[in-house]
Amino acid sequence: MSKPQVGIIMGSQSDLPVMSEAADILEELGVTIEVTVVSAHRTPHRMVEYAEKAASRDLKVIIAGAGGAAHLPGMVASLTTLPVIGVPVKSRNSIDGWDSVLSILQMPGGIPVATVALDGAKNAGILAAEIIGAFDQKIGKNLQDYKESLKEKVLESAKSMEENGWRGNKIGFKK
Ligand code: RP5
Repeated sequence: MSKPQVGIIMGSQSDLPVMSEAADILEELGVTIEVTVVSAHRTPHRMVEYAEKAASRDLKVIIAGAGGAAHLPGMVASLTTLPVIGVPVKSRNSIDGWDSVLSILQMPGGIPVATVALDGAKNAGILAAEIIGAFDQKIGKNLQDYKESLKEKVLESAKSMEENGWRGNKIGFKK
């Protein structure tokens, strides 16, 4: 099996339904991944070890998701020079998700976390693929094809709406 290029970590197994969307799109785009649970609060030493060893294990990007007081992405970013993409998760201990969004978004200068939307793990996966695709032609080509397929879907719905009228076309855009 080839080495993982992207590490997907999350604060709890309860984040998996959201975070699996990052895994799914990365696999679709041909990026190799590893997926595990690393909790900033409940396994702080594991978090330090994971973040400190990530670059030497040849990971290229880390996607970190957490809910509530979401310290995992920022703390991992403080311990590595790899790009870290943060996914705020609307968990059951969240206040509408804002706590998680702001914990991940409002990083101090010098320690960036590329924060996606609440539960935006799919975009985190695409962003990670884009970072890798900037240097890897095959992944870059897969991303081009993916974006082309999004365009085709929009054009198909526009055509259907124009030909059949909007009243029969109330089904939302399927990504
Ligand atoms: C965070 O607390 C986790 O990332 C999760 O989103 C949330 C709830 O965790 P569990 O109580 O479900 O393990 O640390």
